[in-house]
Amino acid sequence: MRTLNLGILAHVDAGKTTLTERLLFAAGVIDEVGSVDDGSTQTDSLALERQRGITIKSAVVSFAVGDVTVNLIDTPGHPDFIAEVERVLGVLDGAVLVASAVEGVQAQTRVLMRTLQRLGIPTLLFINKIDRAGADTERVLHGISDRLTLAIVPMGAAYGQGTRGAGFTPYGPGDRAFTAQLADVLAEHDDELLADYVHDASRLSHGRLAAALAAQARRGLVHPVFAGSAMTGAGVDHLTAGLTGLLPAADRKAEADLPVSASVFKVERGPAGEKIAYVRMFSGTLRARTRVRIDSLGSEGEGKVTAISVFSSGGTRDSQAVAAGQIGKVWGLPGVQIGNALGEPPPARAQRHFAPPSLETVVVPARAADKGALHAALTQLAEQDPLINLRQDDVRSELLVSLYGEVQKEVIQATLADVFGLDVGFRETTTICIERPVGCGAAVEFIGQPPNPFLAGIGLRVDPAPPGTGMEFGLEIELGALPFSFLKAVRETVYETLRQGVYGWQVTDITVTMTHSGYWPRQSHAHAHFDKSMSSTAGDFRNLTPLVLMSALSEAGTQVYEPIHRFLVEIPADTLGAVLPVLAKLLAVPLEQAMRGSLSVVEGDVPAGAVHELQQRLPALTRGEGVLESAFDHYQQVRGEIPLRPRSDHNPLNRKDEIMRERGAARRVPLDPDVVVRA
Ligand SMILES: Nc1nc2c(ncn2[C@@H]2O[C@H](COP(=O)(O)OP(=O)(O)OP(=O)(O)O)[C@@H](O)[C@H]2O)c(=O)[nH]1
Ligand SMILES: [Mg+2]
Repeated sequence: MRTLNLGILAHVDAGKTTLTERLLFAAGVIDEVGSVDDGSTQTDSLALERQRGITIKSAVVSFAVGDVTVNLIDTPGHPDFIAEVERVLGVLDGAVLVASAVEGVQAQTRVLMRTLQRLGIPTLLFINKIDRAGADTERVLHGISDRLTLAIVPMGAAYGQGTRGAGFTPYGPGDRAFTAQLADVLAEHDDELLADYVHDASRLSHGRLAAALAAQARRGLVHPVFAGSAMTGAGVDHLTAGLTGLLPAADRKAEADLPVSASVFKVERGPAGEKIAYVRMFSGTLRARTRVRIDSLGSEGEGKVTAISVFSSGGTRDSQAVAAGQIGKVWGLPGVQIGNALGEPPPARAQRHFAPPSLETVVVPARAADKGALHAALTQLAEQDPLINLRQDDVRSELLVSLYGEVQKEVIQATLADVFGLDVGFRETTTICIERPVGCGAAVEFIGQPPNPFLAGIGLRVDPAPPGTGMEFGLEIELGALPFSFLKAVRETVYETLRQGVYGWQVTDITVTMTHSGYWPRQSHAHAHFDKSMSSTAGDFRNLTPLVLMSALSEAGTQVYEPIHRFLVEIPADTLGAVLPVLAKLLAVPLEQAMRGSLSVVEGDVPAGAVHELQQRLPALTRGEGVLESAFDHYQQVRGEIPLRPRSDHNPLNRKDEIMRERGAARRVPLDPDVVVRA
């Protein structure tokens, strides 16, 4: 049996959930096609999803096509829930990217395609909704070539577009234009094919081209394009055949005997509050009632699997084991988190593929007495969505969460009410900026040299790193010069400290190098026992690191960057005069302007913090006809007044003298001639 772990991805409302229903129906798993509009689909199973008619959480369903078990993951398209997409990207063998035949390539379509290509995930495209008025697959194909990729092969043509009778006819061996296009696109990545194409095109039989297409599509080099209607079922059989013929479904029996390696991509709570981990097995076989190593980026634990279920024919069934290639639900690992590895680390670890949330807000319980319950509830939500990054502001004792947008905020509010019975409100949403170092900076505190009251010597240098690289910690001291536990304390504290830079924002795209180190080993005068006043502890390193790092960072200087979205508004042409001044007021910068029939289309950059206001003001300015799309695009340096993070008095340098004094009084540093000082 082969398996294919397949993601369905698209801009919001393109028809992913409806297509999922259709695929399940075509595979004979369900007798009736459910409808998003009636709240009766398999994958939009949360009450909130059914009420709102949008997908909020990724959901897995399984069906068989011939000898292939397809584990399909239906993802949300709304940009506020992009984190759900991010978490599944690492477990996919292939994807179907859906675009609407009416709306065509949209903001999120581009973001998703870019990411799928960067990760080399084999992807088929499906142009959906050919039955809807205004459907035009040719226009969408042009849009795909223009804005997504040239490496596409349309697999057939739509007929009767815009009517209930719309359908899809696949091209065959007799279609010379199709064969010519295949040769054209495939020769790009196949030198032998290219040579024959140039010298003797007659050698390129349709059979050979079809085999080359499958091979290249399975490697993610070209993208076959299908069209149809998830609503009427047109074209869905051809897409289904493409799933098994053009994506890398594999038999992984041989890998089932290797050591266990799996990744956790989703965590949920069962009816009794028990933790359930969704795992994708990369190799080995995980069995019920056995112990497994849990690796969470450096720290390790272990857990005993109590039960397993696997996805099968639309539902799940209990199983004794889950093996290489499969997706399963695993019980019995209370400490497990999203992104953890089970057993050996899998080839590609959970990574950042999309921009982090760019907004934040304070969650306020309606009743002050609910504060503890709110903290517990948000902790559970953060377990399912770590990117909300729940944190407590110690200065004001408030709970903060990070957000992608206002819809996510509403969903958090509704979930707290429905699931936890908690009534909450929010403070105003603010933008999360980032800080990047401008130049190099260095600082050092030697051990035993006043005023350094800590039994630790630390030197750190900071250097700017290219955008997108995040944070890196390197060593210019000899390996072994510092005991590992002290080194670990420094490294962890460096990462922790960089969460709030000079202006209070997360510092990123930075390399921190440890240039000096010194410690006093375990020692005592007369007695052979550990004397804390004379021997370095990890605590000394943890306390000193922020002071040294912030000094280095202040010397380097930092610049603050704010998140910028790429927006597109489509509005009746006669309302352009009313919309442009509002764009200007919101500091949006139009970059392109065009006419599409009676509509004006404006594309440009807008600060992330202004997107919501633009969304709210557009209907009144455009008689309710304006459409806004936006997606994070880049960070831009803030000019003018530098925004300090609200509620932040984080910088330990502001209290340096005080910290040094307090510490010095608490411990008289003995000056011992036998000290070990390494620099
Ligand atoms: N006419 C027509 N309508 C469709 C088709 N596919 C989906 N729809 C409708 O489009 C709307 C959105 O469909 P969904 O399946 O929820 O889209 P989605 O991509 O899952 O949306 P999100 O998960 O919220 O991003 C619903 O009203 C569907 O009934 C289609 O092929 N033709
Ligand atoms: Mg959906």
